[in-house]
Amino acid sequence: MRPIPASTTAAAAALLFLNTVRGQAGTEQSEANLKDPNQECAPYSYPPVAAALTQFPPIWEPCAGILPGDSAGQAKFAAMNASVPQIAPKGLLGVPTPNLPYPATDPDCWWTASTCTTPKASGVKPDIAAVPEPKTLGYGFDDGPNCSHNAFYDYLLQKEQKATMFYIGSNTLDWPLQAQRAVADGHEICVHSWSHRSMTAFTNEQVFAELWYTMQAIKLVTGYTPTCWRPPLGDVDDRVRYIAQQLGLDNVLWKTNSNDWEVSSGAATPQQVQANYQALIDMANNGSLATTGTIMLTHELNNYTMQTAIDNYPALAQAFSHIVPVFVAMNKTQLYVETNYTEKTFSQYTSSANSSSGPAAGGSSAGGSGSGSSTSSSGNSTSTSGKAAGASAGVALRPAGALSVMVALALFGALCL
Ligand SMILES: *[C@@H]1O[C@H](CO)[C@@H](O)[C@H](O)[C@H]1NC(C)=O
Ligand SMILES: *[C@@H]1O[C@H](CO)[C@@H](O)[C@H](O)[C@H]1NC(C)=O
Ligand SMILES: *[C@@H]1O[C@H](CO)[C@@H](O)[C@H](O)[C@H]1NC(C)=O
Ligand SMILES: *[C@@H]1O[C@H](CO)[C@@H](O)[C@H](O)[C@H]1NC(C)=O
Ligand SMILES: *[C@@H]1O[C@H](CO)[C@@H](O)[C@H](O)[C@H]1NC(C)=O
Ligand SMILES: *[C@@H]1O[C@H](CO)[C@@H](O)[C@H](O)[C@H]1NC(C)=O
Ligand SMILES: *[C@@H]1O[C@H](CO)[C@@H](O)[C@H](O)[C@H]1NC(C)=O
Ligand SMILES: CC(=O)N[C@H]1CO[C@H](CO)[C@@H](O)[C@@H]1O
Ligand SMILES: [Zn+2]
Repeated sequence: MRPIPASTTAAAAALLFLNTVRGQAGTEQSEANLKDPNQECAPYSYPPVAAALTQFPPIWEPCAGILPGDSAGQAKFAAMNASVPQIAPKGLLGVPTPNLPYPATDPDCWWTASTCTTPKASGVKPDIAAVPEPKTLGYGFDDGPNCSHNAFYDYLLQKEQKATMFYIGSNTLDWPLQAQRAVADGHEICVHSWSHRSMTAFTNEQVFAELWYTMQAIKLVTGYTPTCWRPPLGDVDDRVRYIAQQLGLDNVLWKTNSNDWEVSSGAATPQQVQANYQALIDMANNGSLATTGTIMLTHELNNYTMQTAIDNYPALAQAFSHIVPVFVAMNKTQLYVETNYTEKTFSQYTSSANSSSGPAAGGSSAGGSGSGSSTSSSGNSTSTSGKAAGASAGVALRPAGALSVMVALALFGALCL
């Protein structure tokens, strides 16, 4: 993970400034209809986010702690801190300590050291690293919402395929209408931290803040509060697991890694990534998954990772008996804290997914704040409007000025992912 240059803050501030003076927000639907990635990624201002920014930490900065005026956050944290497992942070403000001495006995169930997923501290729930159903792929993507995700989400919609999207809080506030699209399309949304740093390298309070503010961000823009998360880089131990659990978040890891995210840095080649996808397909075909399913780490990070997911989808769909969102495979019907959304069970999803009778969506129409949608969703309700029909909502597109794009690139270029 690359360090974040100090210029990130300035770039983020500049982006926010531009947001307020340049772009106008459309709607979830108008954003979803854009086909040109440059237009998709032109910054815009979304009033509910603009009005709430003081209630959030600086976008893309590691969370230094709970904000002074956040009495709800302070109370929630105060109620749990005394019972958090006594494990020292493994670094400072999200940056791991290099060559940290750590016992081979793995006392903390530190995934980064050992890929441990069965906690050693008492009262801590095990990770979800695989789905239980045979020959079933728990399908999910990290690091979104990516502003340029329309081609990928269009493809999933066309295949009537839902997935679990692990959203970064900072991306969610940068691209709120893109986050709303996940709900509109019937995907599951989970938390992927605020700033995408190493979670074990935060203090208890900072771990709490990285999760808490991402939950609040997703609630603000979609109307729903997630009950699941995935640690960036898989970096979790029993201390971090416990804090997430106290926030009501189930921890999702993976069994196999596509390494798709490493191609942009040169740490992996496309050939290696394809071999990883092929190994997954082989496992489905050669009996390795006869009694259990699996989860592979894949990303909504950039054009390459999303296109590679598309290119491999037909072979995956052929090899696996079922490809389902993670919490469909877990039969977790109450996916969000709010009770007006019901996810499908495994049997409901697999008996209706991609049927000829229309969208299999369990998801509601967008519940984004300010959108006025009041349609409650149920696992077997029929979606009211196929997104593919895509009637324009008649909203002015925001300008895709070269300046906005440059500032956006400066910001994204500074990210560590
Ligand atoms: C939380 O607990 C840790 C030790 O378990 C302690 O170091 C820290 O000061 C506590 N934080 C707050 C805000 O009380
Ligand atoms: C199935 O394929 C996987 C991935 O290539 C391989 O690791 C595993 O050994 C194979 N198992 C069998 C039983 O052939
Ligand atoms: C989204 O994907 C585009 C490429 O399609 C990439 O240039 C951009 O950096 C990504 N943005 C984020 C926030 O990951
Ligand atoms: C990736 O970029 C190519 C070329 O611009 C485009 O045709 C394709 O649709 C993009 N794929 C995704 C998943 O965005
Ligand atoms: C989900 O429900 C199915 C029956 O529809 C059952 O076979 C499966 O064991 C359940 N899975 C979990 C994780 O509870
Ligand atoms: C679901 O309920 C929450 C409040 O609990 C509300 O904010 C949201 O708009 C509702 N969403 C839908 C789609 O009804
Ligand atoms: C549809 O939902 C209703 C109420 O939520 C439930 O009673 C019924 O069994 C569901 N039907 C199917 C086919 O899942
Ligand atoms: C996996 C699969 O069978 N996908 C199909 C879902 O339905 C659409 C048409 O509605 C097909 O194009 C996909 O191939
Ligand atoms: Zn990630």
